[in-house]
Amino acid sequence: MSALIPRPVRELAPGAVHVPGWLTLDQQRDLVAACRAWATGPVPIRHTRLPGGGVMSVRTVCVGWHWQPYRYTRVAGDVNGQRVAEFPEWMVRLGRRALLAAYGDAAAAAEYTPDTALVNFYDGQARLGMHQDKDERSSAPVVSLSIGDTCVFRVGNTETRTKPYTDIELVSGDLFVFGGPSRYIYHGVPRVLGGTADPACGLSAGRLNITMRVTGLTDEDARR
Ligand SMILES: O=C(O)CCC(=O)C(=O)O
Repeated sequence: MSALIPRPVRELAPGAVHVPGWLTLDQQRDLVAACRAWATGPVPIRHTRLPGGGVMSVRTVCVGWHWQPYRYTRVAGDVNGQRVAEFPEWMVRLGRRALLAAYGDAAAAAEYTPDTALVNFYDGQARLGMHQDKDERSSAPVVSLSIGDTCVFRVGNTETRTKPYTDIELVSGDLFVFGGPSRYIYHGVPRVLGGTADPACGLSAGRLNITMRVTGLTDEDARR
């Protein structure tokens, strides 16, 4: 994607907003450093195993709550039995700023309190099939940040994982928020465009995606 082609903020569907170039290179590097640390533990990054026996091609590490198909826990029983890293306060503030940038609603942004993040790393041929984010008990928006290689991001509809959908490119530093009527859109990553990352973002190869969410879960749920 040429830096000369302007990429305006775009609402693809009500509540689904793409904000190109939202993160500065410094912010991207800081996020990459944080993700590298989370990737080493306490629960290391892994290819998630699906109940049907398949293995996801992306590698994922979680913060705040651990996601495994199809629920959240504090302890990563499917990895090493350790409790996941705490969700840092600075990520809550980042999530709020992201919501404000996408929706321009200061009151909604101030209330937004994400408590989990899924950090996905795409290398080689990694892909993510069309799915809905629906394991959260809260319908608060999902904030998605992209760093590294550009990808094709498929923005679908709320009814079916097939057409109609729109393919857009998510470039390093881009923000995508989906909430409101688009909270449960099917979405996926059919392709990563290898070799497109600017090493100044902190990643010389591959793509990092961070999605912040509100689980709506409590410590009581964690004990169940
Ligand atoms: O990598 C992306 O841009 C999307 C990630 C995603 O859909 C997810 O983690 O559920």
